[in-house]
Amino acid sequence: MFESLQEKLEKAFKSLRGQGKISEKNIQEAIRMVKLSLLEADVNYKVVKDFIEKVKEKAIGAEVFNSLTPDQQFIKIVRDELTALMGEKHEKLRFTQKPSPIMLVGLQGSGKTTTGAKLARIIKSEGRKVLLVAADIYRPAAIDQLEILGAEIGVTVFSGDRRHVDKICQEGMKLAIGSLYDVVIFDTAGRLHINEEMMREVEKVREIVKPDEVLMVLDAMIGQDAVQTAKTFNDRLAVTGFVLTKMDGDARGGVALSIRSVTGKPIKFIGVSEKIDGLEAFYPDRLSSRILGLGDVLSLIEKVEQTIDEKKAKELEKKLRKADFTFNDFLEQIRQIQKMGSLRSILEMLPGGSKLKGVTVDEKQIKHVEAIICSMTKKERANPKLINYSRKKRIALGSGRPLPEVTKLLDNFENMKKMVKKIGKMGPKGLSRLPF
Ligand SMILES: Nc1nc2c(ncn2[C@@H]2O[C@H](COP(=O)(O)OP(=O)(O)OP(=O)(O)O)[C@@H](O)[C@H]2O)c(=O)[nH]1
Ligand SMILES: [Mg+2]
Repeated sequence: MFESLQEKLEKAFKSLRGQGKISEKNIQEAIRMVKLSLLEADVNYKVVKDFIEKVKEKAIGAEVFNSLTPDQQFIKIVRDELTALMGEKHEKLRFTQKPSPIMLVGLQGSGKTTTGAKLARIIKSEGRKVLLVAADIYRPAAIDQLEILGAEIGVTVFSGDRRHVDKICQEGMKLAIGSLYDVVIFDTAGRLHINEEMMREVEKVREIVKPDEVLMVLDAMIGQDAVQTAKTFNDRLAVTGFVLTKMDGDARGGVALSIRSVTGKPIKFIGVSEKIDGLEAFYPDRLSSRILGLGDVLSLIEKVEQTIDEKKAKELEKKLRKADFTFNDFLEQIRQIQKMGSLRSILEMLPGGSKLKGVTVDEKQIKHVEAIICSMTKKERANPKLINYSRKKRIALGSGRPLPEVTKLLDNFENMKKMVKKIGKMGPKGLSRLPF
């Protein structure tokens, strides 16, 4: 997705690599490169201009995080602004009535019918009873297309007399009310270009069904024209959100990045394949990370910064070096790791982390270790040598873990301490070789 934009932005970030810190002078070239990349990705000119102003302001006045290098810091600023540009958070569908009508509108071939079926599949999987209404009577195969898709996902498709849009919509609503559907999705007809006839028809459907959502389906590959079309639709129909389709193609990114600023309305879903399961909820932060192609390395940095108390970390380091590391410290360490979220999710955030499929992190085991340590007295934690056989039995009972597991933890801990001693002699570098 957006490979070319990604490549160009990466070059901009690289230009800052190796710099001591961000300065007004060295940031200029990077900013210029970001600007060019966005323009080349077909982002609306005015949107780029505002964006660049904000990035400049933030980069120059940036508070310096010691733990981030200038290029990382700049990436963070660009990513935050990209996310803001696309609306910060995911906007869910609103269901305010039962049945809740959703209307799909848009130009011919944008993906309305396909999206209708994909959306029905998602809504059904959430446990809602959903009906599809085929309100496109012009293209002969349109109704059949929806019926085939409906059959594939086990969703009823209503097409009434197949001739009168108003009647199909009225009867579709009646059926939905009578048969206690939760959601009704109306697939409307597109036109090659915006024209009065289409607008009037869609407005009429809107009056009849009083939708909770008017979703405009937009082909992301079309570029700036799509943004203009979106604006016209929104001015006329007050759409509630957008679905960007064909994001799996070689779309340059311009539509995704411009639409929110230009229309003020959110992207709610993106189409990522032709297949029936190729629709995803749209998350601005995830897309900006994807555009930057960084795994989620930045969120990892942020997460670490938020949770690891630096002072504590320093103390721990000192202790490790002196090798008077106790079970109390160990427990502290485990808890810090848990605060950071599941180990698995942390691994996944590292670049290439998604490739770690075969690796399983046994979080249960960590819980067990925690339970065993918690069953020790303070004295025992500080001085594990005190733990004789009868104490071990007590700890096993208290933690609900088998005795051999307690013995194993104690042995491992002793071994680790020995290793720490050795590494301690190697200086700070050795620390990175610790197994936790
Ligand atoms: N690759 C890809 N293809 C898509 C996506 N969404 C839709 N398509 C394809 O785009 C083409 C048009 O999709 P339709 O759903 O028929 O579009 P429509 O808006 O209903 O078209 P009209 O009814 O003619 O106005 C089909 O070949 C779809 O398979 C997507 O997210 N990715
Ligand atoms: Mg269609």
